[in-house]
Amino acid sequence: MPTPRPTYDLVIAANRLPVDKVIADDGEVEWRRSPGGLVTAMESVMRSQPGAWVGWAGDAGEAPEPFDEDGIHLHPVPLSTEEVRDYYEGFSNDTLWPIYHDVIVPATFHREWWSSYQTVNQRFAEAVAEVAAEGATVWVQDYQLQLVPTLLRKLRPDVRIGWFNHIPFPPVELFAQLPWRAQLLDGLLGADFLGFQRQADARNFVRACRQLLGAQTKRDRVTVEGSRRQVRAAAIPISVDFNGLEALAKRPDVMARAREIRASLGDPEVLMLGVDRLDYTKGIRHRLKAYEELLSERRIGPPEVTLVQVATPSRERVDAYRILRGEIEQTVGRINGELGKIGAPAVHYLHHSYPREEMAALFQAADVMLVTPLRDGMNLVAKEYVTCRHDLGGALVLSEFTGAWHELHQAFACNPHDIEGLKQTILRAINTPAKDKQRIMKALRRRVSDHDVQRWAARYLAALAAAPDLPQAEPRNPPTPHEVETPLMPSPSEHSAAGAKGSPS
Ligand code: ADQ
Repeated sequence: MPTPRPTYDLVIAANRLPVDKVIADDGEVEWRRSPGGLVTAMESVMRSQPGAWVGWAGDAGEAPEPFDEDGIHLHPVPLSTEEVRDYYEGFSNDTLWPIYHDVIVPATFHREWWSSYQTVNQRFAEAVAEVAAEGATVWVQDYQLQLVPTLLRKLRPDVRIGWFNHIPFPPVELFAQLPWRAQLLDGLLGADFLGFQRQADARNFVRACRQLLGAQTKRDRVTVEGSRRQVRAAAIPISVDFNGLEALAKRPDVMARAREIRASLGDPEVLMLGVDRLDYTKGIRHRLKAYEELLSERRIGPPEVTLVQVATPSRERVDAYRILRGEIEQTVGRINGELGKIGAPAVHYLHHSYPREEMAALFQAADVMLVTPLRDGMNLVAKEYVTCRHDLGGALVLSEFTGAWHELHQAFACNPHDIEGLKQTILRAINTPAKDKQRIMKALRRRVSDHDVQRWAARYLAALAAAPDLPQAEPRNPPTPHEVETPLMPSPSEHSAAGAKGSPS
């Protein structure tokens, strides 16, 4: 008889495992921990209880055997080449992603993609069922796995199931376009607790259940049809590892590198920075347009002012991303051709991924950080920037359409669609006296340090354990004004969701 596999009290299910495969010079396969915030958060949680992580290892074809890495049991789920195309690049990134981000580009609907999404979600649910101990806590991540909660509940009614959406949840008017909208909502309602970045996202979900499924809803709860089970939906905004990243940014070599970056750019008076995955949601084109106009109107110009735009390669097999890359590169070429000077280009454009140290140095070098998404679930870059500014220098220009803005409302807020307004905001961020900017930076840093990623994970798991009730623990700080949002005109029979009456979210 084969020995039974070990099981775990905490199981994370995410599209990707938190490791990347590296082939050493001698051909040996090694796994390197990817340094995302989610992994850091999970490390803090898994220190007190043994945990497993179920996810795809990143290569199409057969999956490696399960293995342990730094105290986490990693359980790879295989995806075939067709599944990478249909479930991941297709349904996740070309159907759901546009719908969940305000249809900035049109969504594509293909029945084969949906079919693949169902198959892969079933496979994830089965893998989780295999590694979860009796009564385990299962935390499912993100939009790629929205069917897992219900599929898993069918296999394992004993486990407690949570799901967290890293991206926005769209208003019902957009969500309703999805031909499989009811199945997606039903899939999520298998969870005990659904976590979102903003209260508006949680409200959108509850409203979609009411309007599209005819479900009974009351404030932040949805009653599942045919049972008396209630599902709670609330906002628990994600954050960064404040202490870890701040310590990195304080390292002498990182601080020296920041000075070196500035020197190699000719020590400009104002260094502006953009750091994004090359994604149409990030508003890179709008940012470049505002910058180009400021240059051509001679309100700013190189060498005194310069812009570094780091755009990480992303989803390059999806058409919309290929088109965007071409547009951005053409715009950068035009700006430099028309408005740059010999030895002083107006834009330094870098299409690479960088190590954490280099990112921390870039953040420290930048006088103005431009975070201008058209829609973004949170935007961790904004929080990373303020975390790295232990010198209280710098200014954050932040789009109102990010989750981060709902917490970092002291930042220089902008509407990236309003190019004239964005230009004014950039000038204000440059020209505000240093003392005032320090005061602002201090407030932003206090918010991020009080609400770091470890606290996010602890709050999420407390909410999941208590759901559908509210957890006992109170937040250390009262919510900011933006957190206590008023519902959007509920009719007398409707109730708003997700703590509109001041829940601890
Ligand atoms: P993303 O859309 O990927 O995440 P974001 O939150 O900004 O967006 O995170 C990007 C991460 O990649 C940051 O940690 C950043 O430092 C890093 N990064 C970017 N460019 C890099 C480069 N060139 N080299 C190295 N690192 C780079 C999704 C949602 C967001 C949500 C997060 C977390 O879209 O809204 O904030 O998940 O929930």
